[in-house]
Amino acid sequence: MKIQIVRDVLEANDQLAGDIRNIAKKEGFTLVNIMSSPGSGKTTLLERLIPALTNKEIRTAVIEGDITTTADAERIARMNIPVAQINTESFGGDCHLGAEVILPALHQFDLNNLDLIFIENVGNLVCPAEFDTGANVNIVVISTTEGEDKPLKYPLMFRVCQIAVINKIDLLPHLRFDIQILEENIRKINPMMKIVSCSAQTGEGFDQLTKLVIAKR
Ligand SMILES: Nc1nc2c(ncn2[C@@H]2O[C@H](COP(=O)(O)OP(=O)(O)OP(=O)(O)O)[C@@H](O)[C@H]2O)c(=O)[nH]1
Ligand SMILES: [Mg+2]
Repeated sequence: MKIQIVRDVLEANDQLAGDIRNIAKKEGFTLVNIMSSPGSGKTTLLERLIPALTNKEIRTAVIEGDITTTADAERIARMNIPVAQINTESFGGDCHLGAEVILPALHQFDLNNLDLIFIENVGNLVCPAEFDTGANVNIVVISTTEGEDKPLKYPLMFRVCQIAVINKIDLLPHLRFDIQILEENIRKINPMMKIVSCSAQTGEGFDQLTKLVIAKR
């Protein structure tokens, strides 16, 4: 009985996710879902990526997901782009964003005038991977302080993503961390993954990341 309920929830989510992809196609925008553990650098990465996209006349908006607070949405709003905040605390403190909350958030935007809409998912390397948000592209951010073994321990996240961003490479001189081993582990789980290394603090690697994101449009 319990298994049946879980299946129903996932089926309902998948249906809505399909509806979202139809809306994206009709309105002509690409939905990009960014996922990671808490603190890997999702918001900092958006703070660098969005101005680079704006410079190329790509119109962006962000859906911010957090259990509580509007801190990240406030950081994004400083870039003068549309932002919608979802706080999951009011409906149980979900550790992920499902398609049912993405759909009403999308309707807050003037979809016709947007090219790329980012979702910053709730910081969590497990639950967000289980729920299709309706995104066209899934990106996982993993930072150099998290250890090389994470793709092996949290494989679903690395299976559902097309791009892996290895962030905080500016810290490499201070860490006992082998970036090559991390890349090998990512490819063990997902041989097709596009991997880009960067530092959202220094900007290193962002030319490549910007190109990758634009190529997914
Ligand atoms: N050294 C270094 N610090 C970084 C980098 N990117 C982000 N940080 C720092 O890491 C911390 C967390 O960054 P956020 O961008 O808030 O991380 P997040 O993934 O959005 O966090 P949640 O939304 O809470 O899950 C902040 O103190 C950032 O300044 C980086 O490339 N290098
Ligand atoms: Mg954040």
